[in-house]
Amino acid sequence: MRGLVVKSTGSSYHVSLSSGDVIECVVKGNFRIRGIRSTNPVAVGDYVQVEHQPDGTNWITDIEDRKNYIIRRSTNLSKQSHILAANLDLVALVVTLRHPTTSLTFIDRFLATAEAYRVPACLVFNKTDLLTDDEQQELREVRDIYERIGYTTVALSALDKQSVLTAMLPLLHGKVTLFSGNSGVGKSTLLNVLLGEDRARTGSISSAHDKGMHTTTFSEMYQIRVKGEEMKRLITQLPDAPILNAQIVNGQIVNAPILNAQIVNAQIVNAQIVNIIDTPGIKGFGSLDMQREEISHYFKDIFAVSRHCRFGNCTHTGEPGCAVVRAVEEGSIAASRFNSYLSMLGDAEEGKYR
Ligand SMILES: Nc1nc2c(ncn2[C@@H]2O[C@H](COP(=O)(O)OP(=O)(O)OP(=O)(O)O)[C@@H](O)[C@H]2O)c(=O)[nH]1
Ligand SMILES: [Mg+2]
Ligand SMILES: [Zn+2]
Repeated sequence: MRGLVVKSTGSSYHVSLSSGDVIECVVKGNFRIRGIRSTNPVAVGDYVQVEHQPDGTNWITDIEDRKNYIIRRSTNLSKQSHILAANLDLVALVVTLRHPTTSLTFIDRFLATAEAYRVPACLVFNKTDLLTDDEQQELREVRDIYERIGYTTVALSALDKQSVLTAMLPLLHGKVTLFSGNSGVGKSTLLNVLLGEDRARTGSISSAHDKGMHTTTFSEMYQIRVKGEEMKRLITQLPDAPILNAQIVNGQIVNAPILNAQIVNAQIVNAQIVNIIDTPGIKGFGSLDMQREEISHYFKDIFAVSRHCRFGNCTHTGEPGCAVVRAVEEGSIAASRFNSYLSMLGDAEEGKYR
């Protein structure tokens, strides 16, 4: 039987079958995945083969090739990595300007790593209800940095449920999305709003440190069925949403490549499935085998300008005729982005990515 791994507890895996049943499975034997020294052979998001045993246990006997995967930076020195999730369509980095504070360097490192893994990324700025007027202005400026590079950003408050549905469902429907970000930014809270029920455990922020308490400890995939009616309502409410690639002709919605829906009498009959993987708060992703020369490729804004540098192998660290440094001086590349690039370059020199 084929199944989708929706939860990993360390010793066993929860696998969702096409029947809708979720069964507990163990890994049979020792998997060696090509080229990855990983503490977990099977990850949430993996498609696997499951065999039911006479003694009642279920074995995972095979794992399908992954289209991509994301690794968590290992904290131990063994250089073993931990696969956070596989087969992702999108990573949503949940960030808060305050409570807790998310640094721009953290955002940039995350985005660069997502580029390296070839997973599209977007930014979800949560807890806007806690921002002062000045901080709201700061939020607009920060969003502008990333929107200009081409990243989708949304700003919302998990306390305002409608804003969450309106801003996030168009981004998430039909996709497998990984929620990531520092502990305490509200990943599980947002998930619960989208689920319409409190299924994921949430925790409070430590008042002493203004930081999360690492409430979520394992990755888990949640499947949400968005009813066609809800989608239709969103379509008519959101003139500028990406969903509006759909055209409404004679009361019928046609040409809806993003929705991928069947349309019958102007009704979308297929419920749109939203898959969200809630993950433990992270400090950073592991970026295996990132070469020094490669790093600038993962900063989309820097990469775009770098073809105007005088030298093809310019590292933008003081070479003559560097178009990147010029762009930073002129303000078309944000100074914060350039600083993040330099800090990752510094890490590469120390050998952190080898
Ligand atoms: N004021 C406000 N509080 C929020 C918002 N979103 C989440 N919170 C609160 O922030 C705290 C942490 O939320 P969680 O959802 O547990 O955070 P998390 O990102 O899942 O954290 P980890 O599981 O530790 O990685 C909880 O007390 C939430 O109620 C928001 O938009 N506004
Ligand atoms: Mg959580
Ligand atoms: Zn340069």
